[in-house]
Amino acid sequence: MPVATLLPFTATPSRKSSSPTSFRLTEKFILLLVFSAFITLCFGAIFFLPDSSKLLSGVFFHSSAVETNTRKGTDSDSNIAVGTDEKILAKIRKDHEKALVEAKDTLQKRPDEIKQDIQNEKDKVFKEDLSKGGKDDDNLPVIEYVQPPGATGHEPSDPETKERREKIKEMMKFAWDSYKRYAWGSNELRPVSMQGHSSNLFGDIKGATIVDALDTLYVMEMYEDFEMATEWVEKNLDFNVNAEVSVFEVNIRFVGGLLSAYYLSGKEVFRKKAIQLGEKLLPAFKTPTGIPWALLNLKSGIGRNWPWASGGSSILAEYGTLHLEFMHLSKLSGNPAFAEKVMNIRKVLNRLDKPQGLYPNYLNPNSGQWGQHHVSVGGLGDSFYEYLLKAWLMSDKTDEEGKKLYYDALQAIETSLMRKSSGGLTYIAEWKGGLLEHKMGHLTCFAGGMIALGADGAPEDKTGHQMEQAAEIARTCHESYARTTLKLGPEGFRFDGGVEAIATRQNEKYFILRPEVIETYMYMWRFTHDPKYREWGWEAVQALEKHCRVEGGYSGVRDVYASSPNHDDVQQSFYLAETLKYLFLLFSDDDHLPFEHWVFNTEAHPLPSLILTCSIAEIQSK
Ligand code: DMJ
Repeated sequence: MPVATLLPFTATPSRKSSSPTSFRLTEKFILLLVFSAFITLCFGAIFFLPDSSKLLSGVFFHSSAVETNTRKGTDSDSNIAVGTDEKILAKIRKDHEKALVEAKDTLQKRPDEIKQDIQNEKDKVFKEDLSKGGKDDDNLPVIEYVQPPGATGHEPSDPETKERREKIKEMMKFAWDSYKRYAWGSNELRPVSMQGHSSNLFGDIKGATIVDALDTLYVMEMYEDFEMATEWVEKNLDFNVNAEVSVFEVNIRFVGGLLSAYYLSGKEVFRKKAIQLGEKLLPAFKTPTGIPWALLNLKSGIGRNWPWASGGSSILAEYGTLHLEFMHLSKLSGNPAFAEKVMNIRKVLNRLDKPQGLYPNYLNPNSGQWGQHHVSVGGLGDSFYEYLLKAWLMSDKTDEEGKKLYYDALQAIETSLMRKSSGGLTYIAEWKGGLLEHKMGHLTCFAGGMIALGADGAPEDKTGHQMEQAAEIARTCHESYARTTLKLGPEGFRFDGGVEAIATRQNEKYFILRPEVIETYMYMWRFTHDPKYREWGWEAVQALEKHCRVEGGYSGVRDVYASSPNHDDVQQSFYLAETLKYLFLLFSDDDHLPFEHWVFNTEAHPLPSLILTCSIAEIQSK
């Protein structure tokens, strides 16, 4: 049938107004009247139908009960069906009213309240997800422990390497036995006066050396000592102290040490203690921006910053070196708060302008603004950069933001801070308000290892270039040792006033058993297998034995340019955690704590790669 015949009232384009089929004005008027009467009838039907909300309910609150019931309706049970229908309709009406009340409530809430509700819901899901395996007596999720690959090692086949590795173990044994004998339970050992030593960095928390050394004992297979240390942790490690601690130091040494001990041994006590301590640290984040305080009273939860820090600022290397440990704490506790706190730090940093792409060392936690424009890859800045890279590596390379932040920061460091001396030594200078200070710290020497570790993922074919930079920094740092009398590196060395890689100020000439140079040798050895790195490491061992080993342990020295050592009488806990562990790994095969599976925190505590239950993006969105 032609379409035109179905549309008698419609004028087709082919029709002219004068044609015989066209309507007169009166006909048109009548047709219009009929048509409007029809429309009115239709509207009337809609308005006068009984309880239209029931129809809507059927669409928006689709219920299988309704379907079941309507299918059941027969004449014989019509009475029952009517009763059931009423119940269902009542339920639908109730649900509908509830949904309307909820929607009204939500509309009355402030945006931050709505955000908080969403966050609570997400936290609930996160926790439910983690506790699928159930909860233990401490209300922690039950986690099936599986030892990550490479937790234990084996003897190297090359006799000289094997012998050197054994020597490092003997050094560890001496350092540990001395601590046991003279300072058991104290934070550190005074090896000359042969007694305990406590730094105020740890408040009244005790046993820094025990916790810092746990994983080294395990890695060196000193299992009896590991058991003894475990027992001490079980019985004596107590965080219920009314004292102020450094959030950063307690995190990297205690939380990091406990986490590593857990991942290496699977002993639950370490997981529990790490989480307990992590919870104690959370009040440090109660600042207007969420940038944590440097110091925290563990009992009162009151925090503050170092009095010397520019305008009450928090320190980049301190608040920026919590990420790895806190991500693990969320994973092991089922509490997303830890991860959220450190992700928020990134958010705050992302909002700020960076002078020449650099991150100043000082940030005010109240205003969220930079303090003094002082930039350093050494003290006050160092491990912030390290943790950007390691956050990406530890996340199984899913934390793309961490990756980008790291490589962008490294580019800015290369452009604005990295320089070559006239004698050809590459160094990383410091930056103060736009002016370069041609000084490098012993602490900055870790950067050789960091750059080597990140070189593989470097964008724009820069892998080779970054490996060269790493090798050059390793060489410079080796020079800083080689140019001293004691063959140990000074705390700071300069490239001005006619010197290169030499300390010129008396207060920069000391050596406190720091690990950074040896750390870089270890990374460079693993990536290049150039024997010089093992040789350089061995030179350091000889110098340590000759000048730092005393009757009661190992001590730092006050002047590395003096003809004989003047001891400072402190055996730092990081000597056992880092210096001796990195030396041991330098003389071990690469499959012991392999980089594919382990990431070292800034205190050399190995943490396994972390497969997160929820994505980094999810945590960030909170
Ligand atoms: C260690 O506690 C850590 O490596 C930290 O990041 C900086 N320095 C000391 C050791 O020198």
